[in-house]
Amino acid sequence: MNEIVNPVHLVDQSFYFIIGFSFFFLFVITCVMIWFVIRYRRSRHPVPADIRGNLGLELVWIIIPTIIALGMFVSGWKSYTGLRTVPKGTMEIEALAQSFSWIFIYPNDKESENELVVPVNTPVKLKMTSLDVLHSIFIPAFRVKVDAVQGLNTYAWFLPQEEGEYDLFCTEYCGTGHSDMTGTVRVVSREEYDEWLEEDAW
Ligand SMILES: [Cu+2]
Repeated sequence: MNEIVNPVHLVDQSFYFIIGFSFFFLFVITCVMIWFVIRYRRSRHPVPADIRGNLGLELVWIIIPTIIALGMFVSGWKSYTGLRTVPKGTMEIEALAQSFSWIFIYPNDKESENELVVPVNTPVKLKMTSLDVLHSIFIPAFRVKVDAVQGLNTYAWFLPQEEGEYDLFCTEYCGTGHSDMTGTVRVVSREEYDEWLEEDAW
């Protein structure tokens, strides 16, 4: 399964790329601003220069930001398509949102509530819908956040690469019980998953 690119890395790359440039320019622009305030203050520089037309400078401030903005777009686009393109051989689990819990239905019709159990190193696709109002599933560890809407089939996929327990939230205000609409993604070994799946299967 290692040939599948985990969208987590793509999303993180994009995030660090954008925040890296943001901090870089925050620092550079602040330094230049402070330097200009001191260097060109009225007492030292009473008559301002009126500079018009500087083709070289204009080209620089058009071309460089354009390249940076396009770079941000490309990295964001890659992470988005990574999150939306489900790889082959993905395991499908139904995820039903209702006020105020998550129901998961596995391939053998076993159901679980507020606990999603998946095998490690297997891509999982959640086929989602809502039984009532608008909800949204959010699994921060897998960078997944997709709305669940009644009458609409939406999906999310992720690749859990480490066993453990991860938080799952409803992230669309759906009523008084919204804050209780949390759960856990339990990533277990393939053997443990198969065993769990057979336990009181419906
Ligand atoms: Cu909800």
